[in-house]
Amino acid sequence: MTIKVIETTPFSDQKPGTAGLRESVARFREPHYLNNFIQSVFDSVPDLAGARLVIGGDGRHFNREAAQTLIRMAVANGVSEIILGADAILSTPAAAHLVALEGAAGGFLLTASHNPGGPDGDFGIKFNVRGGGQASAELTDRIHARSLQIREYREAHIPLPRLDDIGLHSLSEGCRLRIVDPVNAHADLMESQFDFPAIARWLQARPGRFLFDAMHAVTGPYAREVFVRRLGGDDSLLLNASPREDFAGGHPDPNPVDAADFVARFATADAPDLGGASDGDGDRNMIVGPGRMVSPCDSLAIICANHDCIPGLAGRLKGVARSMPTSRALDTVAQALGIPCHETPTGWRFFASLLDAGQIQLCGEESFGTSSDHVREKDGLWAVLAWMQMLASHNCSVDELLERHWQRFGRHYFVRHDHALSSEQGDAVMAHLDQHTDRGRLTLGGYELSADSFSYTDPISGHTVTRQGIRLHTDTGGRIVFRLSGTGTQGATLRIYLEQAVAADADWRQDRDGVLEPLSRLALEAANLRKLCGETTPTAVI
Ligand code: VG1
Ligand code: CO
Repeated sequence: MTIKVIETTPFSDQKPGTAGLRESVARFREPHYLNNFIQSVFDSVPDLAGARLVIGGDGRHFNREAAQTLIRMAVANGVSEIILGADAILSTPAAAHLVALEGAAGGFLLTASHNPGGPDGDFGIKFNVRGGGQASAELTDRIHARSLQIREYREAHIPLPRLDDIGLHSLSEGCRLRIVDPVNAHADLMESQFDFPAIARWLQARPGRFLFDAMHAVTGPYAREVFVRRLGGDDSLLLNASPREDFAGGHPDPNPVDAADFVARFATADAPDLGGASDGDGDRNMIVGPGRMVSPCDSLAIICANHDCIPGLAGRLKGVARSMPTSRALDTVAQALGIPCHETPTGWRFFASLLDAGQIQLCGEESFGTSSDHVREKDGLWAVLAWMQMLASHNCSVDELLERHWQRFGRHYFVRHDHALSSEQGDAVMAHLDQHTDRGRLTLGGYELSADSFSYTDPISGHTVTRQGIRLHTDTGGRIVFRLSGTGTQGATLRIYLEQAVAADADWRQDRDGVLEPLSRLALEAANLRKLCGETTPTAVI
């Protein structure tokens, strides 16, 4: 085997964002671009040498080529065994699970999640550590620092087997490649977390009671194995279940804007009882019931309140967590259960240490991410199964579950408004908002407000991150959060999160947008959006 050491020069834009490095496919195709990043990871995580490594991706355009490059570089960097999902496919939760299951020292996940794919779309890569969790903020900082210094990378010049040839392959004297079925281990994991016979009875009781939309992304085969093969559902419950390299030109993000056609199927009188959808890499979920989409913030709180009917969680919930912009509906339930509720910065990487330390067993984000401690990533299929299990146990509808919840805990009306801006506009808006936090308290638009900039110290590692979003609290249970997205590849996306809490004995049957309208106006004023950006209409309301 020949190992080539190839000279290179650093790229200045390899700082991982909220969930790994994401750039256009064109950028990733530039000579040395992918190699530099991969080598920066190997240089920053020395215990990968002599260890086991997991590789898989969401199947988007460039996935296979990137996997081949990764395999050659892993061999050259002394990895002893590579576990690859067949055809280089693994959903994000399945990859995180394999890392833990196989005792691997880490895994590379090739995904840009819900970003569009195809030759003109985006690609992404992220590194997950031992146990399956995303690299911590400290580690991604080290990888970024290394990427700015890198001068050479290593690559083995060896023939590779076909990537769909399941079985053991020897790559060199010191390294073997194990190609595995990408679906089975994750489906087994799902079966271990839920009461499958009870869900099967619920599913089969009425034809057409459940629909799942895989959005032409990675979850198609996972959903077929679980909902059809193992739970006995009809094949017709699967929509868009054949994965495509470009997600059939769509934007594989399960939300009421990008999956509007799916949500529309629940507007008719004969709508299914439950709908679930997942994103490009299978970690997000959307829950839909007749006539409505369930807010991910409510979904998280409801799973928490009903965790006893989920076998994987029953009797073992010691704590929960939500990302800061996620509504405080979860806090209300945690308080009633007498367990702590942690508030972490946006991004799943901040949950990992709390999960590892056993401080939390359930966590989620407003961005359609929910999961338990069965895996160190969010898990779209898990969340959908959790809803099936709750409906089966309580023998009720989505509406009944929601209304009973609000009746008991009150409601947190919530919406996110995204604004597509230029990078300069994004910076100007955040700089303007910083002035409020300098003052701490202010009066604006008739409201008395407190303002702060969110910082977080990881209780396990002690590592602090600052400037994670700006928060305004009204004295009447309202909250507005502003932050810039860290997953986009062009310009800036300003995210404005609006939340209004109402008590259980108040009116929780109102129209969401009507309730949040005053906060929406206040947010535009606080950000000075008209003056700084001209346009004030959100690009997406989610
Ligand atoms: C977004 C979401 C965040 C999520 C991240 C990755 O980040 O807001 O909650 O963890 O995407 O999700 P940002 O920085 O663009 O707001 V995924 O499904 O891409 O792994
Ligand atoms: Co995703």
